[in-house]
Amino acid sequence: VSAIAVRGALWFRGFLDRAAQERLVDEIRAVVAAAPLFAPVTRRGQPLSVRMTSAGRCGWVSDRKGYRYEPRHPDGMPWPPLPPTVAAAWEALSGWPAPPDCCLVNWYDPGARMGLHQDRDEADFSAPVLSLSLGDTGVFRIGAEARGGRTDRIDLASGDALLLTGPSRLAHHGIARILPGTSTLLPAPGRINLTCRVVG
Ligand code: MD5
Ligand code: FE
Repeated sequence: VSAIAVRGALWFRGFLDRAAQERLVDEIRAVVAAAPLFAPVTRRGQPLSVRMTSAGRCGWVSDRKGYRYEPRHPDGMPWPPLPPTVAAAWEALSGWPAPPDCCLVNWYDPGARMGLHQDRDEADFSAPVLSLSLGDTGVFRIGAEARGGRTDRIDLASGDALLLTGPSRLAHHGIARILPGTSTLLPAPGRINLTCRVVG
């Protein structure tokens, strides 16, 4: 597979073929059946527009106590195991000698977005982050490690993988909007993003 480099991030367009995408959707259905999507809120109680759950040893949560990784879902159950298609994609692309300990599942309704931010809740920034997209295209923006400044646009389509490695690992990034009607993979408009991280 060949990659396009954008600000040091490696973009693998169409990394998952349609059969692999369908298999991964089934695996995500099992994750969500065991650990339901929840609506995270900020410390001030403002809901995020994205709904989330996780797989793996730990999961990312945000509530009135703040945001952090936790070994259990907010409802108390442990997170389900990492789906096999996710583990295989990590082995193929990450170059990291150990599996990820968190696979965050983000569900975007057509109106959902994610503001520009950095991912810095993990212990070791030398470990890459791998993002897999399913369903409708998300308009991803990636900038510099420093706040402010210009951002570049990457339209993340169903089946695309994005590896955040090296200097891109601490880049500011976000999802500006979803482009409904751009994929036939899911039964309803919306987007799934899976983010694999080594939390430590
Ligand atoms: C998404 N999710 O499409 C993105 C994919 C998140 C989040 O941003 O925090 O859940 S992960 C993209 C990412 C991760 C780590 C670093 C960088 C991008 N980056 O430096 O560009 O739902
Ligand atoms: Fe992020």
